[in-house]
Amino acid sequence: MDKNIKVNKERLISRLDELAQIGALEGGEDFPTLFDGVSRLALSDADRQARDLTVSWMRSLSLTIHIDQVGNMIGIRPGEEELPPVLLGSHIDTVTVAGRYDGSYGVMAALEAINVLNDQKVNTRRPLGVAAFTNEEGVRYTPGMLGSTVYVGKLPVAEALATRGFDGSTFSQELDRIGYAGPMKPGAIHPYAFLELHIEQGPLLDQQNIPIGVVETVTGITWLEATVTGTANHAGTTPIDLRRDAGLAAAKLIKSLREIALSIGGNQRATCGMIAFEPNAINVIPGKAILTIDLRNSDGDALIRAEELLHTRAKEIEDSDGVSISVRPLEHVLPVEFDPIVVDAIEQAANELGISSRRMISGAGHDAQLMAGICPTAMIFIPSRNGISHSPAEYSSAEELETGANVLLYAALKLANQKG
Ligand code: HGY
Ligand code: MN
Ligand code: MN
Repeated sequence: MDKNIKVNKERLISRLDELAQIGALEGGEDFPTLFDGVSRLALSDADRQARDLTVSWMRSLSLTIHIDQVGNMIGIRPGEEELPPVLLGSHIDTVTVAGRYDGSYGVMAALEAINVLNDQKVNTRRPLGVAAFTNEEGVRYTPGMLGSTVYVGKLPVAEALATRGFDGSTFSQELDRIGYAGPMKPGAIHPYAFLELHIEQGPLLDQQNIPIGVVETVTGITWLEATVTGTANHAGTTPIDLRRDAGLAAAKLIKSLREIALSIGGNQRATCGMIAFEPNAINVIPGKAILTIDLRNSDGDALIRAEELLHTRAKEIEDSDGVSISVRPLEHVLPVEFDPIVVDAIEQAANELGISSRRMISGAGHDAQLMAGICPTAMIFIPSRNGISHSPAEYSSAEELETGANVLLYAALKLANQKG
């Protein structure tokens, strides 16, 4: 492999910057990067614009573009032989107030890898492809990683299209509105292998000053919605012992999340990211509280145990506070061990480029953990400054972004030219 073939850092950064203008937020706090963040929720107008831009770049690279029935986008570069492609991809939708790298970096680096192969007229035995999956973040529509979940056959298209968003919208109507309801049956392009390059979104690589993470395992995720029902009443006249306070009960449930995470230990995580009170008035005891719960663990059994502890604690709070608590499942994604052949290919690519790396677990969920169900898959991480992500303060340096893209390029070449 000709090590003189390297990605064009300036072009990669320029595409990331141009994409980050779509859905750019103004006037946030002065984050270290003086960037106020970006908001591109799945199937929003900003998502459409980002899709249009990404498709235009795919076209400029002479890729054959396929859009599937839930809006997953795949651009294919032909290989010397008609074989299943090596897909490189991630997502371009974001959380509500996001940084510029989560997801977008993996898709832009995939475009850059193909761009440099086109420039240098380098052919590969197998086709290469760039994939951008719909609704990875799950902030508007659950489950998260919806597009890749449908792609691998774990969620029927009809069910996905009927999904209602937290904002009351319907997935299929929004998909039609932005013009990305494609003809391709999800999964019709069955990859030889899948590689996802991503920022770590955690502190490990930054703390240890290691430029490349070779991801072996991705955490399991359980998302739940809990509805606490008590009695709305007057904040002033209702004696404490007569209250059925849904707000207080919800607070006890949220506190139990931290207790569960600490009692299970390891890389158990538990988070309440959203809560709404009804009627939500300063002088009314909440009659209802609706909150979300995000449980994670790379150990599938521990993740199930965490959920069991949560149900037990909810029952205790029902009894102590005279409320009722119903818990609705929103998502359950198993932890995944990636394919050792692909993990090795990434590690060898880094070694051959003289780049130090370490193997690691991902605490974030990714489309790759679904793609691992249909083809050999693994992920490449680069450092996130101070481990921050899902925030405008998300930052990786131009050199770190370039290094990750070069490792992606070389790992992709290894897999695309593999015999057998
Ligand atoms: O939630 C996650 O881990 C991912 O960022 N969607
Ligand atoms: Mn992501
Ligand atoms: Mn994310």
